[in-house]
Amino acid sequence: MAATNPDPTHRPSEDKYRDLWKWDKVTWGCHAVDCYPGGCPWRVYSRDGKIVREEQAAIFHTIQSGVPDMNPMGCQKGASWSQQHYNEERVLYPMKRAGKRGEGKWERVSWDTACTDIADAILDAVQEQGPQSLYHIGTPGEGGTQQILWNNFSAQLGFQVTDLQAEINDFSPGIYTTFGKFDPAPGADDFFHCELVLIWHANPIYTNMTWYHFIQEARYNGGEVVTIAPDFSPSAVHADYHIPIGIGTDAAFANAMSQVVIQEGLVDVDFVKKQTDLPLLVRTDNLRFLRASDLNAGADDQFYWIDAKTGGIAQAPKGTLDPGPMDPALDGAARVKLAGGAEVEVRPVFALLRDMLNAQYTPEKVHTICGVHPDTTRKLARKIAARKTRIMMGWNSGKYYHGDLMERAMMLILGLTGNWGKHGTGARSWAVGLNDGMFTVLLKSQAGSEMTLATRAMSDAMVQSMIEADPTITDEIARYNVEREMTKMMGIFTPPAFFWYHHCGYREVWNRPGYNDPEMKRSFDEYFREACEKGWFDTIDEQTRQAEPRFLIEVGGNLLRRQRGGARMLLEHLWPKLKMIVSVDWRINTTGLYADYILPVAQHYEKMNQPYSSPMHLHVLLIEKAAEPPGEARSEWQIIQGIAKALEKRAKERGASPWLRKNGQPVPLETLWSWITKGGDLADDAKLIDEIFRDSAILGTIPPDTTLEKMRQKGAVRAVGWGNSAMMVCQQSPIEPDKTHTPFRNHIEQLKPYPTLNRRASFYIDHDWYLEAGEQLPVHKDNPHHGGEHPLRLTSGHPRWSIHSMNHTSRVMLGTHRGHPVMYMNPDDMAARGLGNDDEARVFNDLAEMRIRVRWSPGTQPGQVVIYNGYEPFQFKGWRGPEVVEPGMVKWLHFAGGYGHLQYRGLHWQPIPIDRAVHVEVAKA
Ligand SMILES: Nc1nc2c(c(=O)[nH]1)N[C@H]1C(S)=C(S)[C@@H](COP(=O)(O)OP(=O)(O)OC[C@H]3O[C@@H](n4cnc5c(=O)[nH]c(N)nc54)[C@H](O)[C@@H]3O)O[C@H]1N2
Ligand SMILES: Nc1nc2c(c(=O)[nH]1)N[C@H]1C(S)=C(S)[C@@H](COP(=O)(O)OP(=O)(O)OC[C@H]3O[C@@H](n4cnc5c(=O)[nH]c(N)nc54)[C@H](O)[C@@H]3O)O[C@H]1N2
Ligand SMILES: [Mo]
Repeated sequence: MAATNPDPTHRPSEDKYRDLWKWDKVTWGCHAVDCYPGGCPWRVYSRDGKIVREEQAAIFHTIQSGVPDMNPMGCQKGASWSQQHYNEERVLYPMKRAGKRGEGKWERVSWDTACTDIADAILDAVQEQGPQSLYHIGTPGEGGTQQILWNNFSAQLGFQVTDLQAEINDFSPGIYTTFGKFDPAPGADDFFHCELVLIWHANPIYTNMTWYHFIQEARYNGGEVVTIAPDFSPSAVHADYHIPIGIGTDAAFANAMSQVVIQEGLVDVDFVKKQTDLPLLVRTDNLRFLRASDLNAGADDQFYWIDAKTGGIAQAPKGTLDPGPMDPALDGAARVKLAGGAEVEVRPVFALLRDMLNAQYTPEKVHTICGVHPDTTRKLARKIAARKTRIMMGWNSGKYYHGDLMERAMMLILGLTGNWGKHGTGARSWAVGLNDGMFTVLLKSQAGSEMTLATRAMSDAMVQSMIEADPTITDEIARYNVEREMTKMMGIFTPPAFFWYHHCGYREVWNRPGYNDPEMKRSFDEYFREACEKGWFDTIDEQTRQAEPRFLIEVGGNLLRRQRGGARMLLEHLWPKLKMIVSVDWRINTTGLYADYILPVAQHYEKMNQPYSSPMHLHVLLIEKAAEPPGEARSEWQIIQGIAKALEKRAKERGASPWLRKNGQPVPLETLWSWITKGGDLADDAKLIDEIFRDSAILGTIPPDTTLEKMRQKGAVRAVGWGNSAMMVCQQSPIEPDKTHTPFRNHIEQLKPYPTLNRRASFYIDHDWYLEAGEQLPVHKDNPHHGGEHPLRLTSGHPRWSIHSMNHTSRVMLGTHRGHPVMYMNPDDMAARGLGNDDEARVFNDLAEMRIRVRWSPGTQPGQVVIYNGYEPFQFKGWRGPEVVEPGMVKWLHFAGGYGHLQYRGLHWQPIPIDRAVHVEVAKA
């Protein structure tokens, strides 16, 4: 007789599964990485001191009635993040190189040894070459607030902290040229209000998984979605229309639409007159704006228009966009007598633009450039003019050599049709900084609210005095100036172009005529020298030349992968000069493989932290420490403190004297630890994060009573104000508790001027170099043949399966695709080269060769090959990924300066590396 089961429904195998889901602790989590905008709230479940899993936390409230909410945010990388906490990749102990660089031999050392060695290497470098030989490679905060603090620590030590914007190149140079700021960041939910979304130079279905749904939901609201891309990209799959455009021909296409809008009388005339520089007068003799200085009537930055009411020329107001009683003319011409007596003809920019568009950019002419049928061009242009249109662009265009021209032309079609500053319109780039306290905590000399208020009062006073000195400048412009001064004072950010030029071998590549715009009138070096001589980038060139790099540290970055040119350039030119290379990471990435030291860092659920806070979701979040990190891994903040203490000790033992930081102050070597931790008050991670929340509350970006304790209950709070940071101030819109966010409303609703040379959206740039280049207006230029004369062009995009390189070796993610790097290629191009699906191919050009398997892809345009960015070079033969075939060009015009908004400011205007549409050939391996 069989024994009877006391519970007939009990199945023991189920217990095993039930057991998997048990936990004894729940904490708030998020991934503090640059997947922009990030900020997905998660619940993290732990048991017996180990993290077991995570789950999306749908805690965001409905903001605007009738608009879908943001819940739940998160992607497949986030949902499997905990598996990367305990996998084989984790570095558990400080590791010191034992063999040759890149040989893979490591020795486990104590934290004490590691910190002492690093301190000694820093002191050696300063002794031998000076502080200019110390490099901290700026990275975008893969590690959130914890990581960003390190930039500041290095700056305080007088390091050259390279500007992360140029390191990564998520700049939008054409948005910047137009508006004097690159970073309008509409709320994700504001996409619901769009009547027309143009997915243009972006692939949000891969790269914005957490909020892409709003683009689809806009269709439920009557909107339409159009993708414009050379490939039938994944985002095209769910669009209403796909426009297969020729690679890098977007400026021509945009201009053709502008031509249609003007020719068919669809221009939003009132908008154009108030918001843009199109009514301003240009001298036809030298193509420069007519300036008050030409007439001996005032400043070099006072401009003119024709007042249609009187027919005479008049000064355009600088302190407002309101024309007052005047009616600026968009057409016509006038003759003016210059101070010297000569008479010249002047015409509005609009008239010059219209003539240019009619001569060169009719839909029929552009058809031969970009392959888009004129009917399609006309149809889309009319739609844009009739609807609330937003360009959902990302950071693909800025990675093209002529990306600035493409973006300027894209802004032009928006401008002509009155499409920004209203819900559901405009363009999009990135901005972060709602946790304003993060910046203050760096600036103040002691913990507590008193210093926070004092720091704020100081910057407010600076803003105030600037506005008093020149009442035509806005608070926004003043904030930029203050931030420029403050970051200079703190020594934060050096544009890395000078480092690449002098120390990383790029001078030779950048001077190759065939790789640059063939219309360049002088050699690259001539322009470079002129920029340095004119001081357009201060003394950065001189400082960079002063010393050879000796010490390099990267915290949460993968230089040898990220750098355009990668190992080809850096291992050859930079590495031999460096005496010590330190990688601070939770795993050994390709850069780590070639480093001298790996410092193991706590993973994302193992430290108190804050991720990015972006206007796209308008929330500030908490990341709690759910469990102790395995082995001896530590948070960044604790590692910084270890190095600070070691530096204090070794400096004393060696009798090293303090060196000067960028601001001329000596490094407080004797009291370093106390100095950075505010006398030890903020030494603990939780104390530090609490202080940042409190400061953000005092500064008015989050609700006034916010503390760490309160955040532990809520997980996230919605922002209530923009605070002081220029990237937030530049949104120029109110934050309303019950409305989605759309930037630039103040420019429209209050007619507040823009931070550009002429205080208007600027489609005409009369900088000498721009005139010389024929780029005063947004024109189309063909992509230069960087890489050499080879028939295929290698484009890219960000990968579905990883954030850059950091999830590419996650077992879970590897199981969701072929498990090895692939290149997408058109079947005809494959057949012509005898390549079958999954065959190994050689990809090569003038510079280098790499190997990759080919994926059969009818959606890829003939002549195009696509390798999504981010694979680890160590996933390829010889550890050479696609970055080795990239020349790493910069466009010479980005060295231009001394012109209103065309001047360097941290994270803004500067030379940025190009990697899209590199010329290559492919052959069967
Ligand atoms: N050719 C080409 N190059 C590109 C791009 C391209 O499209 N094409 N894209 C560019 C862009 S847009 C970007 S944003 C950059 C990104 O470039 P990187 O920021 O260098 O990105 P990753 O390669 O992911 O390297 C980040 C490293 O940070 C580590 N990390 C993650 N979390 C933490 C943490 O909490 N603390 C610490 N200390 N480390 C952590 C990860 O393990 C990983 O090794 O790449 C740029 N480079
Ligand atoms: N899953 C995932 N998400 C991410 C990241 C990630 O690594 N993984 N990284 C984050 C970061 S840091 C960034 S910068 C963003 C980047 O993400 P996005 O801003 O979306 O930019 P890309 O992925 O570079 O967009 C590439 C798309 O541009 C199109 N394209 C290529 N050439 C041309 C051209 O000549 N003309 C036009 N019109 N289109 C062209 C192609 O269709 C391609 O799919 O993604 C963020 N999100
Ligand atoms: Mo990026």
